[in-house]
Amino acid sequence: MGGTGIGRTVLGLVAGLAVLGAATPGRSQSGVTVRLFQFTPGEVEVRAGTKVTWTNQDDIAHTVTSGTPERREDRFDAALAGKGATASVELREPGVYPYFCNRHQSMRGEIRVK
Ligand SMILES: [Cu+2]
Repeated sequence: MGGTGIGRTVLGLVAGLAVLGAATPGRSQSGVTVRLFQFTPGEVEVRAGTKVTWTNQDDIAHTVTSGTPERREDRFDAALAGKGATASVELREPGVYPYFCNRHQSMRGEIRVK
């Protein structure tokens, strides 16, 4: 028989999600699609501790690299090897986290953690 503690935690996450808007799938998760050399949506706003997952829909490799090409931040640097590849980052501190693709540096995105 399961405990009731887990149920309460899930309820808390669902309540928090309402702030993010209807477009956000899942519970404490947010998704970015990588397609046609673009991160979509380019800006994502999440609560601290939310897992953000990128899914590559291009046939070529991209990266999710923190900072900008001019000013790297070294918080994360994930490879999206090819179509269907995913990478996730969980940011726990509020702030604005720009990122880019290290292979195509015009590809830029931003995560805002509340
Ligand atoms: Cu790329």
